[in-house]
Amino acid sequence: MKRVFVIFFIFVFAGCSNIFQAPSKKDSDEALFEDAIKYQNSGDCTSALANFAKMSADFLARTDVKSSWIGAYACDCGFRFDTYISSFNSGSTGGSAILLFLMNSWTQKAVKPASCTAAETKMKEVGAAAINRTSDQNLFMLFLAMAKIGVYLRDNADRDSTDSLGDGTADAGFDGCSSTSISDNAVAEIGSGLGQIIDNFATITAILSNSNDIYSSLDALQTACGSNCSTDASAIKADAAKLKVLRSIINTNTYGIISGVPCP
Ligand SMILES: [Ca+2]
Repeated sequence: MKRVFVIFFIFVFAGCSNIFQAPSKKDSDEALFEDAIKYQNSGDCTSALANFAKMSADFLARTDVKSSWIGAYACDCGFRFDTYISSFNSGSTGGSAILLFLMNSWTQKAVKPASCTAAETKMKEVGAAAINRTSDQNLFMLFLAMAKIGVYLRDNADRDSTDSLGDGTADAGFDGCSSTSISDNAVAEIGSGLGQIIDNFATITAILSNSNDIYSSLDALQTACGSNCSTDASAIKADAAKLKVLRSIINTNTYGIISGVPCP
């Protein structure tokens, strides 16, 4: 039996023309996965995602595969965990309001906000809330949430300079209260990012509580947002009162990105 198997193996993989020939190895789930990791490691996140899109549902349900898939979406958004986390090394916002600090991590960087949302959605499939996930997964989710907030802000509020990748301050005419400046969807994504921060606050306390004003700013912001922030972006988007609170937070300089006034 073993000998028969060996002969069959050689026959199939020797490239013989045969009606029983196995699919090309490069199209197998394993091969697609291997190449997706290579693409991602080389910074080609779009090609990595294209490979994940070709994998079978059963294969994508594997924990290790799903983890890498989440990483590919985060990568496509612009998020690299190891480099992003270095933004927090100083432990300080440098005097900026917390949302401006989060936005400024993305100045002059290409971003794809929807891919940050997709990464978060996939991580919620792993565990809907912090209590359902491992500490490592929550650490990733926490920094992904902070990245998502910054990415949505930068993509909507700071697009000037010759390459449209921003200059670190909100563009002239930006109005956090106006859906022309920033859509309800983007505001809801920022609110759900804050909701993730609140849900992961035990992780924040564990890793950032010694780091002073970033921690204290996030702690004050979670109080200011209260029940208006949740991990459910759809619920925020459907609630005008929640959107108004979030727009006011964005529009004022206690936590937000400009010295505007609360929304009427
Ligand atoms: Ca600007």
